[in-house]
This record gives sequence, structure tokens and C-alpha cells, in this order.
Amino acid sequence: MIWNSAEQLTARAMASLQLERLQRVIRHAYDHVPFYRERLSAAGLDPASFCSLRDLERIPFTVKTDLRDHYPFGLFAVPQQQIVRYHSSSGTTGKPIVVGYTRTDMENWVDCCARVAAAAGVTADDTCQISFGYGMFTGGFGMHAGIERIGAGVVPISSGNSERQLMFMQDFGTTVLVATPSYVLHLTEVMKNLGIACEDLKLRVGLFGGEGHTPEMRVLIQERLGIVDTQNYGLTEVMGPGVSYECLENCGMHINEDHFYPEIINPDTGEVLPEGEEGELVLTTLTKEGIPMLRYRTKDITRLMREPCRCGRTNVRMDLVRGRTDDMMIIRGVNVFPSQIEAVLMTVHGIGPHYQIIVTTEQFMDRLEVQVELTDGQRLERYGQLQQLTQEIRQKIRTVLQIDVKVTLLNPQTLERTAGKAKRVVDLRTSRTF
Ligand code: DLL
Repeated sequence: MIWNSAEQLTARAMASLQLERLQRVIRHAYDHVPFYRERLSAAGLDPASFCSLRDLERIPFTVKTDLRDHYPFGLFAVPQQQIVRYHSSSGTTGKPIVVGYTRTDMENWVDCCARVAAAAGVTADDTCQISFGYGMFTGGFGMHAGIERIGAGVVPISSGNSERQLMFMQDFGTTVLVATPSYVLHLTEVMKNLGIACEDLKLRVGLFGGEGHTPEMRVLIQERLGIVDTQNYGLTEVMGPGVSYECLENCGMHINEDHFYPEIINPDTGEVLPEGEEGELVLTTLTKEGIPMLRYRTKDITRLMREPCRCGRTNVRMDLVRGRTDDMMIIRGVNVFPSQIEAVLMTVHGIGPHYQIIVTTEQFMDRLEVQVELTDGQRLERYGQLQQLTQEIRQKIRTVLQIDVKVTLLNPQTLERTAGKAKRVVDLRTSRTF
């Protein structure tokens, strides 16, 4: 179902709405945030001089460290009294970033998240279990409000305690699951251990986000749960969930373009790439009052797609995120994203969907170790089979990615399960995890 007529504007009407909003947001940021005023002035830019959407390209980028350096409220454009909600996201190092929403921001956020759920076919008849963390993470509260707006029943169970999650799912007849894809996979394992089959549940739709999952992983989730799997995307800095979402056509995520203006840039040069090319997504908030973001570099790699979608929405789509510029590894000159390794692993029988990639440096070269669990722990005792499986995985990765990796097979349930986002890469070069 189309939730808001903004999802069906003609390209011309959308561009004109975007320009009007862009001019307003640039003025708002310039007048109320010293950081933006200094940035724009230093670049010789006057808010009155923005006459076309292309003019946006003249504005310098905003990056995560800008938010961190102005912790907690330095980039807010309204006094604290007008903020009705705070959220934050913790990075791997240093202070978290903090964002604030005015009443109007909250209204827009609810509407954007309602669009996410409606596009996946959620209606007032559904019962939706929200297994995202509630708290400073935007996932729980954001999706909660959007789904409630649709009139569906919300089960705000939050993250963790998988047995209780499954008990409520069975007893409440939950039809929609809202979670990170890695947690969904974990839930399917717990189901297996408890002897719960997907037929014992009424689940029919998944609204999965907060991290990506490959089409191969999607197949696995669909097989295990027998549901329609949809992805949605967002980030704290620009709002939280509700930036973009898949419809039932599963062909990329429609961007709420009336609120977020997308650009794709070459991450190395910062130059805006021609439409359709893959690069780093940059977002400008068009309506945010609390903390407007001008040209925020998301670090997420994707491309924009404007071909008409059969669902009838006209808003531009972004492809499923291929990875982040900061989790891309360069192995002997080859760019490798964890998602590419995930795609290979999902095609091998006998290993589980949980994996971890360890990156180290040996003689100035990055080396990769892929740790993956066996589905059957008894295999660990059969040396020959183990060798064969290791070889098969190495060979497949070599064929697809042209790189040699070390493969370590682990006992089932060895890798840490998280109720939120999975840690796929352990980077021992800098002692950081992503
Ligand atoms: O993850 C917001 C969110 C919550 C979106 C729930 C959707 C559902 P952050 O914690 O700030 O915010 O993390 C944002 O997560 O830049 C991406 O790298 C990644 N991410 C989020 N959704 C997806 C997705 C929330 N569908 C960062 N596919 C983003 C791939 C995603 N990556």
C-alpha cells in the first residue's frame, strides 16, 4: 500500500519540492548553526545563491567526526527547549554522536517509518514484534511509532531473550518481525533447538534493517521462516530508520526523497558520479529542524536507480548496500567487501550462516581469515571431510574474488551472537571491530 502521495510525485514535482526545501534548510543551517555558517562562508557561499539542486555540489561534505567534535549539541539548529527526543549512536572510538528531533521532525519520522511498513504490506490487521533495541538506538522507537501509525498492533519486546521472543510470537500470533537480519538468523537457530517449526508461527513479513544482508542470506531466511523478507535502511545522523525501504517488488530501496536528497560520489575524489554508477551515498536532510545535515557522507556503497518500479512508487531507489567504505579491505590490490564473502559462504553446504572475518597484516599486506561454523559439530572429528570443506570454501572464494584466504571451521555456536548488529569484521590491524 502507498502510504503517502509523496511516494508518487512526478520527477518534476519532486525536484521542485526538493529545491524549495533545500533552499529553506540551507538558510536554516546557516542562520542557526555556527559550524555551517563558517563552512559556507569559508567556501564563499551565500544561502541566497542556491538556485538549483546542482548548486548543492558546492557545499562541503559533513562527516561523522564533525558530529563527534561538536558533541553533544554543537550542530543543533534549535534551542534545547524545542527538542522533544534525543537519540545517539555509539561508534567504535571516542564520544558517541547525538541527534535531536523537534515535534515536526518526529511527525516526519513517524510518517517515513509508516511508509517503510506499508510498502512491505503491513496493515492494521498485523501484529508486529519489534526486536530492535529500544533506547538510544533509533531502530526500536522509530519503527514502533511508524507501525503504530498504520494501526497495526505493536509488541515492543526489544532485543534479546530469544526464548521469550518465540513464546510471544507463538502466543500472540505475531505476523511481522522487525529485527536485524543477523538476529533473525539467530532466532531461527533457537527455533530449531526448541523444536519450533515455521508452521508453528504466523509470521508472514520481515522488516529487516540496521545492517545489510545479501540476496543469498535472504534466500536462507525465507527458507527458514517462510516469510516475505524486506530490507530497509537508515542512519542515526540523518534520522534513523525510514530513509529508504523495499516494496514487495524487492528491487532496491525507495528513498524518501521528499525528506532526504541523495547523491552518489566517488569516495576517493568526492566528485559526484553520473546517475546509476556505484559509489558512496551522500544525504542531505530537506526537512530536519533539530539537526539538519548538509551533504552527510554515509560511507555506504550503493547506486541510485530511477527505472520505474512496478509498485507504482516513483521515488528513486538505492540498491542494497554493498558495504561500507570503511569495511572495504584491499587484499593484494583487490577490493573486498564482507558482503561478497557472505554471498560465497551462503552457497556452501555444511556450514552455518554465522561468520567472522579477521584481518591482519603480514609483511605490509592485508591477510584475511574467514571463520565459519559447521552446522554439524561431529564433522570436526572427521579430518578428511574437514579438509575437503576448507578447500571447497577457499576455492570458491578464490574463483569469485581472486584472493586467497585462510578458512577456519568452528564448532556450531562458537561465534558470538548479538541481539543487534553482527560484528562481521575484526580488524586486528587497528584493533577495531566494525
Ligand atoms: O541502524 C538505523 C536503522 C535502524 C535503520 C533500524 C534501519 C533499521 P545506525 O546505528 O546509525 O542507524 O547505523 C547506520 O547501519 O550507515 C549502514 O552502514 C548500516 N545500515 C542500516 N540499515 C542498513 C541496511 C541504524 N538495510 C548504518 N543495509 C548505516 C545495509 C544498513 N546497511
